Amino acid sequence: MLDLKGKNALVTGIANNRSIAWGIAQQLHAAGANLGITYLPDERGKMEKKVAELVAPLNPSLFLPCNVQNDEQIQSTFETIRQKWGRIDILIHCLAFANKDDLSGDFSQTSRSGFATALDVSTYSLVQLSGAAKPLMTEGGSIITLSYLGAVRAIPNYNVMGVAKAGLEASVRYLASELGSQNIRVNAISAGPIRTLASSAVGGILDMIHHVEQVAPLRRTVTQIEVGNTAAFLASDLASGITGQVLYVDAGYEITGM
Ligand code: 0WE
Repeated sequence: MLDLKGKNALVTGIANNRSIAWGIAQQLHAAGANLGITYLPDERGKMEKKVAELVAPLNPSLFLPCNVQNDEQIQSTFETIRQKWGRIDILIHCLAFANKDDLSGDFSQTSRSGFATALDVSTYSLVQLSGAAKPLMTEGGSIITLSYLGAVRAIPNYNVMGVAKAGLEASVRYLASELGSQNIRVNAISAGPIRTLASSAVGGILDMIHHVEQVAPLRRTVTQIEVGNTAAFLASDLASGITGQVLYVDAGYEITGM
């Protein structure tokens, strides 16, 4: 049923074994996809080594540096895809960054440069990667990004990232609208809070997780693998009628209120 054999999938955003992108990569691999993995390069090559060791069991046929703030790296990533694969079917966008001091305190004090950084890395990167993938998605495709409830609710301390995710969800709709005629679907998964490298750097994440465990319909949080399974579904032909959507994978938390 869920079959991704013969499909070429580029996965961005793996930093370690807690990354949501890692859960997605594993489930795309389990469904038979051919993987390309990108990582954020650093001067000492530490991230390259770490991510390479992690993803080795998934036998990626491409492993490339891609800092989305660097236009040449994006160009060269998709030039390599063109040469080695000829075509791409699935693009997984799991990238976000805001300065740590913009993820606490007063939102009204966000600096111009902090606002620009958050929206550049977390929002514009989806537009840019989609634009680069478009000419290579010659047999249709599926583009999937990761969002969070802070896009549509004011969640304490999420601040500028909430604005970035609101822009991301709007970008999903505009991209879906543009790319639909090429049979490229664009969707977001809005995941509930999960302990990852990014979220663990945030004060109070454990309290948020504890809260979700108390009040979410399923009385628990979700796992990276559950997000990965949803991504595999959205990437597959089983989801051929779904585009422009934000799908909540959050143990039902989003529907609750009192
Ligand atoms: O989107 C995210 C994480 C976004 C994020 C996290 C960091 C921490 C370290 C972006 N940039 C940075 N920059 C850093 O320097 N989440 C959905 C996880 C998250 O982040 C929060 C949350 C939750 C949940 C920030 C504040 C409040 C809740």
